[in-house]
Amino acid sequence: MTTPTPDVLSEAEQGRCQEFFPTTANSIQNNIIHHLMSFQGRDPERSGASDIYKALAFTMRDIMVEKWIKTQKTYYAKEKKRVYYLSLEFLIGRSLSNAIINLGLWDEVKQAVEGLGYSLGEISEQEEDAALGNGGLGRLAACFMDSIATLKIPAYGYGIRYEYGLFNQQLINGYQVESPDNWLRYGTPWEFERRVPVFCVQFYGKVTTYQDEKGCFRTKWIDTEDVMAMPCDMLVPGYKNDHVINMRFWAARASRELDLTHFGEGDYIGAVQHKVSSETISKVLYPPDHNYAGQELRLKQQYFFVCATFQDIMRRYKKKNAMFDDFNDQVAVQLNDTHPAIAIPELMRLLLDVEGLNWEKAWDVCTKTFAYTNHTLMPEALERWSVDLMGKVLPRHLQIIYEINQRFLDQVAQQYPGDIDKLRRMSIIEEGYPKMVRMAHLAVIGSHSVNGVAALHTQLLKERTFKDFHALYPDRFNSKTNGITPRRWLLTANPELAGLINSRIGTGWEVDLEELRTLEPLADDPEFREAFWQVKLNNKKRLTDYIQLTTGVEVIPETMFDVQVKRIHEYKRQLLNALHVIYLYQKFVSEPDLELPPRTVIFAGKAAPSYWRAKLIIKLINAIAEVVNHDPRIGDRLRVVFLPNYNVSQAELIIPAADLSEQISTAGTEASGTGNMKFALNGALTIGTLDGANIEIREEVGEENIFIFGLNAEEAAFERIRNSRTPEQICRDNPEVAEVMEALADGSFAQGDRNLFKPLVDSLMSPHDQYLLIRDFESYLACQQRVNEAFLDQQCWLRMAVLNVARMGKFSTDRTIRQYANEIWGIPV
Ligand code: B1H
Ligand code: IMP
Repeated sequence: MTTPTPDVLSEAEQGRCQEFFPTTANSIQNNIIHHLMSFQGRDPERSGASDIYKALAFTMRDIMVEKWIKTQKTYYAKEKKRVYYLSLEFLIGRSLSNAIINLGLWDEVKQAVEGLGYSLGEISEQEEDAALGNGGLGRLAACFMDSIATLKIPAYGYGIRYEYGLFNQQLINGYQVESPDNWLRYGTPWEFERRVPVFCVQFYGKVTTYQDEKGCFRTKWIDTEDVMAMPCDMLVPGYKNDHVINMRFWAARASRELDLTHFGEGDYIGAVQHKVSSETISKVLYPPDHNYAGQELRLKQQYFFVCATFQDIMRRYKKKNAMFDDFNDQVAVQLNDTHPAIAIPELMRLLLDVEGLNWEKAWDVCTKTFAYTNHTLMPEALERWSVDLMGKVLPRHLQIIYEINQRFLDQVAQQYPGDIDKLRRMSIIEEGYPKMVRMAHLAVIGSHSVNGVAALHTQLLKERTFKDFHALYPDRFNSKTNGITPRRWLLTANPELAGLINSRIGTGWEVDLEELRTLEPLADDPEFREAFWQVKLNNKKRLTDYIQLTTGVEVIPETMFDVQVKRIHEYKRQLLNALHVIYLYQKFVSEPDLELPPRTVIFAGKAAPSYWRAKLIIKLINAIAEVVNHDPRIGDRLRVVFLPNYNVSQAELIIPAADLSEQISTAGTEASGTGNMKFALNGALTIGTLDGANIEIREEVGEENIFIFGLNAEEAAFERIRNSRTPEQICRDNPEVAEVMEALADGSFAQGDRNLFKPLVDSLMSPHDQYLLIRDFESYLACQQRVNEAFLDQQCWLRMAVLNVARMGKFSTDRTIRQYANEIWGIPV
């Protein structure tokens, strides 16, 4: 046990922490100029927006670092239990505006920057997104950091400093073309590259046993290839609370700058090669989302990250503790999906081979330390590593995994005697050719908590994916519905709406989103509705300009902005939305007098580079846009836009401008979704299925304020088997559906080429389409008709939109993180 120390900083420490960084407009301006000259060597009179951006970012970092040091010292003084959030992805986006807002310096900085002849918007635009993630999972990690800092939880985010983030997407002839995201080209002002502590990470080699001085047999991992891990820290400020935490990203460096053995033999190229191959490990983020890569480099990334992180955790732990019995009283580790799950055998290795604990004690500490969050039900996304690869890259870990498995299966066999099939199903090792290590089973077995990310998702985990495990460990499973940080997704992204809200109910919602409830009565206040509408229109005008600039398409701000932005994936059903666009197009042509509100249908999102079907969907949307946007019969009634290169900063522009949010995944496929929450919080109405967090959004906003359609998860599962209505039958029964399919098949959107979109037509018409698009299409059309009617009644629409904003309190990551802290991490907040 450790001896408690007083709960306060010593006077001397407080003295040393005196604030000496700028907090007035004047001093901020001086600091910018100081940075411009001293660190960038620029003449302030001749520097441009990008120079000012950098100098301002450094100025903000100066302020944060002081608060960070104080924060860290308090952890030590109070001997706090720490949380480590391990994630292969952090989709951060830009940091400047968010930092200024969280530091509470918006007005001061604005004045300082304007004094230098620039607008703050122009300066913020200079920043490149940090896209160290693929989509929802990575963005969730970033939102969590904001809430953790705001709630003053002693925690760290750990990740990889990818030199290349998620690829950039261009559209060429309607096709996605990828290019590398060289986001560090000009460096980033936000990171602290640290020369200490640097850790050695081992790969390959072999395992031997030896007798220690007490005569005990111990295991050693030898003849390894080594790579160094160097930490790069990024600071995360809490919202106006002086608390600053850090994310630590590991960069791979060669173990010997120039390999001397090679050099001695005159092999200069060999020496350089060693450096290059070591540093490859943190070179690039893997872009296939919902599909495990199975590649050696990815496994090496995962272990590199985990190994360095645990050396850092141990280093910090050992400053105050000599024994490991109480490790889990000081350390909680949350695994963001199975991507860092190799941490479980790694901690076992450290406790057994390095610290000399026995298996039982080590395993007890280990399971009490780890908690695992599952983010997907899609079988193709569940990670499995081939046993051969694991044995080659991490031989000691494979041994430990086998031992964990043996002990676990013994326990299962005892509980369910004779049930061989259960043993086969639950084993960490999948017996097949080749044999595979199931990382999700390892994560469930090695953790004290397993959580899903929405109520339905958790229910399906218990009933389907982890059914056997749930029967064995019912108490281990729990649900933590995702959230979003209101600081970025309302305060920063939609300052006008935030301002309007503040003018009526004050600013309490910024840290207690439930306070938005007090807006409810204003849904019936005509004056408020009018102001609300005006804010939305202004946001739509901003987006209109951006669309014109990036795509050349002219759209009309007063039309309904119908938006679907997210990764392109069959299960998310962008294709269903595209079919509706074709339907509308045909309606507008065949019945020109029909009273339908004009729509601007906006898509954005990236497809994994190897996912050709998703890429064909992008091509189709662009092909439809090409036809629709140039058909004079349509006039201004319908526009289709695909915005290239969707990323966090584009989301911040698009979401506040949306009227309708498309959340239309096949029920039972989207674990939670978080885009759905961002739209509703910004006053868009949702059209969606009963999937993921949509269900909870409906519960909160009320079913009269959301547009729900389609099969539910149970019906969808049943329908896949029963197949009561095949696409062919549906087309026979419903001429409107048939007509849409006909246009897709006959080359109307491919200059007569019937082959181009044939793979999409075939999958849609297949009686085995697992995403049930045509099965849900009629219901979707009917629902879109209800949307049309609601939009035509502007006052009714505005009322619903205001109520959506007012009832989104549940979906703050502040609530989510409180639940993780109280119910999983053992840190009461
Ligand atoms: C989510 C992923 C994911 N679930 C594999 N799973 C990856 C899987 O690189 N890979 O191998 C990357 C990402 N991402 C998303 O997580 C869910 O689809 C969303 O529904 C959910 O909202 C989000 C956050 O929980
Ligand atoms: P780390 O926890 O060792 O990674 O250090 C992070 C920061 O915490 C350091 O830069 C110090 O500001 C502070 N810190 C580290 N060790 C101690 C300690 O033993 N007592 C008080 N503060 C510490």
